Amino acid sequence: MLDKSPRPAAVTVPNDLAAHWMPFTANRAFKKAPRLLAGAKDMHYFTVDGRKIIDAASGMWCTNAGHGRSQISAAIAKQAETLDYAPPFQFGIPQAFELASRIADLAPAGLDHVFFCNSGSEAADTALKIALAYHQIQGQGTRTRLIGRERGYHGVGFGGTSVGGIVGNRKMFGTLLAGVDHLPHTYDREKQAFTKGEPDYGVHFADELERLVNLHGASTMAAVIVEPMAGSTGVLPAPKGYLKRLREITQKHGILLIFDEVITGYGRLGYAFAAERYGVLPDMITFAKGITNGAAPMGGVIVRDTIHDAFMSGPEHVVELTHGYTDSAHPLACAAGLATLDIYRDEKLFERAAKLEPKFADAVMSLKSEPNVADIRTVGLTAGIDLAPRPDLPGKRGFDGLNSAFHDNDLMLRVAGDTLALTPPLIVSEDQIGEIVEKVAKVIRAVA
Ligand code: PXG
Repeated sequence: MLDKSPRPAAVTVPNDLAAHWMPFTANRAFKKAPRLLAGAKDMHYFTVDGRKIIDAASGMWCTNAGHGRSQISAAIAKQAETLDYAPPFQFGIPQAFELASRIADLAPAGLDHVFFCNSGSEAADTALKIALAYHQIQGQGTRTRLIGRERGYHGVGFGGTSVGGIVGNRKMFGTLLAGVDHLPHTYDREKQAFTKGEPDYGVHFADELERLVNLHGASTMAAVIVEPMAGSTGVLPAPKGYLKRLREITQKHGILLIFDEVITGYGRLGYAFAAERYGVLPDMITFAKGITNGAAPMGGVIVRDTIHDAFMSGPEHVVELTHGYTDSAHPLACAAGLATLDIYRDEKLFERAAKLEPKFADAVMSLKSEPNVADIRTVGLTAGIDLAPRPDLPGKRGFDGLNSAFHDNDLMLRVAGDTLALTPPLIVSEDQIGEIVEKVAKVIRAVA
């Protein structure tokens, strides 16, 4: 018999943190000095002990419209009362069709069909599966090879992990998918340090795709997936001309190009999607996070007409793509998504991000002379600040920075190794940018 009696810790320790194995978290350190959140409004979080923390991370690149937007929570509540759940296979809800149309309207012309899932990881895996299936139905079933990029992040599914390029995320999980290769990352500190926006140096990194084509043969290659701005690895904006060059090479060889816009989608770079900023039309765009302003889990893939239409043949009673999730286009997420897109439109938040970009970049670059700052990169309303690692303890200075920010400076930021990432809600005011930068300076000094 299983022993179901209460665990001693749960009764004797009022604040027992043991049972929850936290994701992507240093669990033991967290549980010794917890960073517990109780509420949020606009630009701020509130901690369980009542402190007000300015959010320079949009939660986790999600809350582009700021926290606690009552329009969104009201839409979710109303939806929950009207229609809590509906099966997304063989049945539909009007809100899913409306949301898909509105997302397609925001995307570049030609990207007109939306497949819903529940996270960025699912979106990446969905896009990779669509690419493989597309080539198969086109009679090009030998095209199975998937190409990612060093330092790329495409979530934690087996597909996304395989094409991902952050070694710490890969090395514990065996051989992953077969037939995957990686482009080099696009960062060269010597040539690019302290660049605002896209670095001048680095278009040639895209030419490495030609090398992979020569190595493997175009007839084996299905798709290339890249983030237009690599976020999780510590904010690496694409070099000038790089994404265009990738598009030229993929097009020349019949390889699909997927932009993972889980972070860059919904205004982060001043446009609905980064594809628009760079004037490049990919075959698929993945999204998540900002689509619901973080208020409900949702992800998806926006797909080119030609790809979608290729599936629409054969007997009409047959499922065209054998893929989907129990919670694809979940009613609560659709309601949140529609309300979120209303706010983005009505408050012109993408344009606001574009307008604030130069001021944000100048403000963050002022941290250049702080101790241990090795590089600063900015693009849109996002910045990465590389701190020199502590000797023999990579990641420790960054981790100390996260704690100093939260516990001592009432600031939330993201940390990737020893890189501090700033990515505030698009509603941030100029004064708040100043406040964030002042607090970051204090954090950098505290961990010097
Ligand atoms: N693609 C990209 C480009 C992402 O940034 C995912 C896929 C996966 O999304 P889900 O919803 O499955 O987590 C992401 C997620 C960070 C950080 O600190 C970034 C992400 C997740 C967690 C932390 O930069 N991005």
